[in-house]
Amino acid sequence: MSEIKDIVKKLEQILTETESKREVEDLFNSSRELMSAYRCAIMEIETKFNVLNDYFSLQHERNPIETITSRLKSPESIKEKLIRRGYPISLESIENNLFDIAGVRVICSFIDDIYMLADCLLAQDDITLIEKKDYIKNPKPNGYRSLHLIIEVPIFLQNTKKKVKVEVQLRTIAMEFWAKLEHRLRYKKHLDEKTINYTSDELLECANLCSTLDTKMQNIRNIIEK
Ligand code: 0O2
Repeated sequence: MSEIKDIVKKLEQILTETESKREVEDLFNSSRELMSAYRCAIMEIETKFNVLNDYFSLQHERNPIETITSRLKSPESIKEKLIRRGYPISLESIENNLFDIAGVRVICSFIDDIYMLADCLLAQDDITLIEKKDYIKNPKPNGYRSLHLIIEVPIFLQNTKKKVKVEVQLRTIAMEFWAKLEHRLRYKKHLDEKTINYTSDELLECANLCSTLDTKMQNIRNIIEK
């Protein structure tokens, strides 16, 4: 009897999960226009960074950017964040409350390049800075380092102009190396306390090693360029 109850409960849970997933997918299908706006904003920002990279390559014979990647937040991730933050699940809510639907990640060669590129981007008169989180000067307790900018960029459509928010993450190759592996290993995973304690210390040590590497590389460049 209790087994049947368990099965019914499980089925109810699966149905609820499937329904809420469908709810978000439906929302997404009816939000093609909004998602297209985010994609266009990503293209605008990528272009701005590519232009800067090209300029520095011509004028100063160096490329401050190693790679640029971008992503649109997945429906599951959008739903999870809305629920976690207690926001309603609607298009309006997504637009007003979540600022990282469109994400651009810029991997730089040196720490100085991160701040130089951020300054160049923010100096452009069509860019508005909404929020800045400097996890390089103030790393997260786990060792995570990156410069996060939430910016607004206009995109021009047939007869209208729309301002769209984009999250830009700027980090060095070493910061990216750490973040990529840490993400794969344990970011947002539910691990037991013992494993968390041990791996946290180890990962923090790795983050500090990466930071030392960045500082050393920066110093070498400063000496060479003097
Ligand atoms: P993805 O797949 O990279 O998009 P949030 O965590 O989003 O609820 P908040 O305040 O909106 O909180 O964002 P925050 O802390 O400024 O930065 C969130 C993003 O930064 C994450 O996006 C990661 O990309 C990156 N990030 C932040 N902290 C860590 C960390 O400790 N380790 C790693 N590897 N990445 C981190 P998403 O949406 O979680 O993931």
